[in-house]
This record gives sequence, structure tokens and C-alpha cells, in this order.
Amino acid sequence: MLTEEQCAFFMRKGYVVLSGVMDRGACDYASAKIWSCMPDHFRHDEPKSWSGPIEDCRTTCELFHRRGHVKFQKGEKAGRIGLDPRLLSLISRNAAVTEVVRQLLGKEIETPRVRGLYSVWPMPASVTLLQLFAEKVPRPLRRISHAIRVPYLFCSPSPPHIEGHPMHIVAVGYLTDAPQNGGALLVWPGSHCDLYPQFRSTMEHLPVPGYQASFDRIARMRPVQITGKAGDVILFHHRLMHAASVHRRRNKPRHAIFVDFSSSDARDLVHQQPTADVWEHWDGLKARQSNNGSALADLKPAFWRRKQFDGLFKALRGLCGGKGKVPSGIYYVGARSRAPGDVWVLMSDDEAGFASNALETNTNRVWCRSVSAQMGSKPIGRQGGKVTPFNVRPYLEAGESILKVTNDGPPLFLRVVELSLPFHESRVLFRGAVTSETTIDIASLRDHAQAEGKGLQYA
Ligand SMILES: O=C(O)CCC(=O)C(=O)O
Repeated sequence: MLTEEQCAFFMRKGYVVLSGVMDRGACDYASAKIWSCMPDHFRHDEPKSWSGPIEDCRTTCELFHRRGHVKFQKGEKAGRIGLDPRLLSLISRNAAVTEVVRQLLGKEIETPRVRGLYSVWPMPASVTLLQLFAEKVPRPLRRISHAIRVPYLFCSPSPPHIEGHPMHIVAVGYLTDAPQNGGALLVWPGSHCDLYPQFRSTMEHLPVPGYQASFDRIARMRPVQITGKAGDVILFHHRLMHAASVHRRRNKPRHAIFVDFSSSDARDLVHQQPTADVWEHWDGLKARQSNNGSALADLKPAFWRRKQFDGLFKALRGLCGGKGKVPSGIYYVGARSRAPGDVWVLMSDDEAGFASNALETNTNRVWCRSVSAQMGSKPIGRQGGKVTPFNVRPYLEAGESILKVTNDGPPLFLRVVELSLPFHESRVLFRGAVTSETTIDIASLRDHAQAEGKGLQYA
């Protein structure tokens, strides 16, 4: 259990570290699982072999283009991580962790959700021109681009964020050591106090208009690295700004397991608007007075995150091979721009994810073919020649409700999802494979679904 000082630390800074609470054997088991998901040419004792395109739950992309961050979540190579007893023993079924979560929340908790196995790989000292620019290598250099190595000097800082999905406490368990500049989690202590009231829901990511300005102000501060040893668990507040760091040590990857905790009344809290009191629903903490000021006041501006440098970083990112990136689809398009009542049109070449009501499946991709979609007479969702997920709510509000999709390639998997709170209970209004042309009336599907009290599912 946490001491008084640790509780006060958590309230002020937004996180607390539980040292050495995970079993080392289970940490090694989980680390080995991450290694087994990496390409065959990755060898433990040869950091030079840690390069090339990596497929994880988001995309397939060169390791250094993704700043060394790799995530394995359910349903892919890592298997059913939420059911693996050894993984569950690390945090979800570890009394040393769950008791502290109960203490902080002061309530019973829902079954914890193992979110994924996340690693941060060292940035390489040098990369080939081929890795950097892929097919965009200048023509005269194309034949030798795999042999020319250039120093890899620049890696832009990771974008800070708060989670897009609802939960109360994030637990990050270090499976390997996380020394300074060796992949330790970055946090902006105190940011939870400023950001918590900036939402329309106590738990879902539904920002109020002033949110972005507060977020940007905090993001320009210098974050703190939470260093630690294999076996340590960090617990942090769900509105704490954080980011994965850039690993500059070149010797070992940092592996971690992420688990989400919520109190058992989370389903109701999703519908409530927050007050200025960040601890209003934390029965274990709300009685304690925390009048020792915001930890944000202790943070210094980060000179490399100054506004004046935004353009420079963008240019450097372009120069450092932004063009060689494999497009990541639109994995994140929905997560932080959702609102209840929105109606999203989603298309994919891939049947995987077709059963889901989520916007952020990693299969929302339409490659190399001619697909078009329109609402009434207006084309929608075209970006760079690809049809992307699209919120058609403004069209519906303007009385335009007929969606027409044409496709001249293999079957295209189309979903129309109406969002409601909690977002994971949003309903699928339409689900179907488009072979040549499909026309649907979204407003009437919505009315029908409302009358029935459920989503319609056309297979
Ligand atoms: O792996 C890390 O250190 C951070 C990852 C993270 O913040 C996230 O994906 O939400």
C-alpha cells in the first residue's frame, strides 16, 4: 500500500512508481514474447541487426521512422495477450499493484485490461539511403542506395499525448531496465490537474474548446523521464500528459507492458461532466487536501519544443526520410476527434476489423484501386487519392443522407458507425461488402436503429 507521502506525490505529480513489484521470471517471459514478434533477423546481441520494416498493431514501417516505438496489442503476432496467465500475473493479477489501485480509487475495480506490449528500440547511428528515402531515392543513386550509409543525427521528439480511450489509471510495467535516455517513459508532472477539467466527459476524450491551448502550453515544457528497473510499475492518472522517449543508448531495447484500470462505476462516470476537482471520483484521495500547488509550476520550458522550432523540426523530419515512410493508413484518425452523434463512414480492403464498431482499427485502408464515395452529389473522404474514414454528420444535418460508394476492384468492406457514449458501445448502422456500387440511406438506417434500440448489421 502507498504511504501518505506517496499518495501526496501521486496527487501532485500524477504518477507513482512501485519498485520491484513484478516477478522477474514473468518479465523475462514477456520480453521474450516481444522478441518473438520481431523479424527473424533481429538478434539479441547484435544491435546492428535491429533495423528494417517492422509490422506491429498500427503499421509496417522502418524502425527508425517510428522513433523506435513498437506496439503489440491483441490479435496479432503476440496472440491473446489479455488471456495469457503469465502476462496477467505481472500487473492485472498482482496484488501489490491492484491493492494500490483500489487504495487510490477507493472503490472496487473492473477487470484490468492488458493493453499491449510496448517497446522502445535504440535509434541507429547510421542508416542507408535506401532506408531513409525508400523509392524516393534520387535516380542517380538508386542502384547503390542500399550501400551508402549516412549518420542518423536527427530524431524529432515524440509527440506528447493523453490516452484516447477511457480508464482511470494506466500501469506501465518495465520488463527491462529503463535508464536515462534508454527508453524511459516521459511525463509532464502536474498536467493531469490542468487537463482533467478540459473535457466534457470525466473519462472519454471529448475536449472543450480551450483544451488545445492548455495542451499546447504544457507540451512546450520539459518533460521528466521516469527511469526504472525491470520489475518496476508506474501508475499514472489518465489525464497525465506523457510520451515515449527517444532511446539513445544503442545497447538494449526497453520493453514494457501497459495495463488499464478503471473503477467499477466507470460506465456511469463516462456520462458525467468533470468539475475542477480532479479527485472528485477518487474516493481514496478526495478527502486529502492537496494544497501544495501544481507540479506544473516546477517544469521549465523545453527549448527544443519552442514554437519557433516547429517549422525547423518539420523540415528536418522531411529531410530525414519522411518520404520513405510506409503510409500508416489512418489508424489514429478517430481516436481523438470523436463526438457522440457523429456518423463515420469507414472502408477497408481487409475484412479484419469488419466486425468492429471502432474507428481506429488498423485495417481502414483502401489501396491501389479506384473507389469513390459521395453523400448526395458531393464527393467525400478523398485525401491523396485514397478514400479515408469520414464523419458525415454535417451532411446529415444539412439533410443530405444518401451515401453512394463505387468500387471497381475486389470487394470493399464498408461500415457506417454512429457514435455514442461510451464510445466502445457505439452502434454499427451498416456493414456490407461493396462489389461494384452500393447506395444507402444513412438517416433512415439511423431512425430504424433508434426505433429498434440497436444497430443494424447487414452481412
Ligand atoms: O512506450 C512508451 O514508453 C509510451 C507509449 C505510450 O505512451 C502510448 O502509446 O500511449
